[in-house]
Amino acid sequence: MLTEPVTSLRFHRLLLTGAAGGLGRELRQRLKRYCDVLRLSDVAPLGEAAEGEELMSAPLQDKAAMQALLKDVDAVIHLGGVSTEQPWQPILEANIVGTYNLYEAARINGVKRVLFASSNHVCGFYKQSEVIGTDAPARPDGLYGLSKAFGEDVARLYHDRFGIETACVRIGSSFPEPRDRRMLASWMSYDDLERLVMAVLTTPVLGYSVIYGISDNKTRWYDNSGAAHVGYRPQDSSEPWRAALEAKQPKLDLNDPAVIYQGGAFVRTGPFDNNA
Ligand code: 15L
Repeated sequence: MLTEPVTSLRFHRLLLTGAAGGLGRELRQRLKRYCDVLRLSDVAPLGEAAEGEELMSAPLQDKAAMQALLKDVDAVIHLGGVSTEQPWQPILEANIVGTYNLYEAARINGVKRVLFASSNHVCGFYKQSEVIGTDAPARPDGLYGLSKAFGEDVARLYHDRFGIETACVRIGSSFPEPRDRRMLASWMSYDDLERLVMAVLTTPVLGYSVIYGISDNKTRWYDNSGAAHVGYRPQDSSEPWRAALEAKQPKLDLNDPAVIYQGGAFVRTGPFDNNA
């Protein structure tokens, strides 16, 4: 459900990659209110273009397609790529090669601002007993988190070398509602997601920033004070779901890595890529 627009500022053309995914579909509805043209891309079907929408299919690993995709856009919300733990090859193509292609395309087309959908899994091996800041060094919990850490470094390089501003948003768990005990800390509502995206797009000076994508949860492992300049003020909280989630939570096994570490089940040990 859409709330009131969070800003009266408007753009001419915004690009949303990964527009067919869970968060992409949600932002597709919401971002239209802030631009004349919303360009949407994905390799998965996007349906029909509504008024004010442009649909483009651009595989992230296709350099030429990416350069065409970023032509004449004011800013990019880059959700595209692999968003869960998967074997190395798809992660390599979409998240490693793809993120490099995205930033090269931004440089060539003179695009100056990017929201890079990073992930809490960049830092999944910090403990749930810790609160980490926006300057916390990466401690990826798998190949997916590792690829997002790479993306954050690409963003930093393109900021330092070419002046492209990026917010690396280490998204927690953005779903309609928190699903388990872990999400009491990591959850971000869709309304707060919209607030965060618009804060990133409209703050006067973004620079290179890292910010955690979470709501104003009572239990928290992330401290966003280092990104106060972004102006993100979450207004939702996981607290209304606490009692129900705790009631159905099985007894915690304090030796389970998924209970010890912030990345939850993503940290479970084992070989990657099904290579024993
Ligand atoms: C992520 O990065 C995933 O994209 C999402 O599907 C969730 O699993 C989320 O992390 C999470 O940690 O809950």
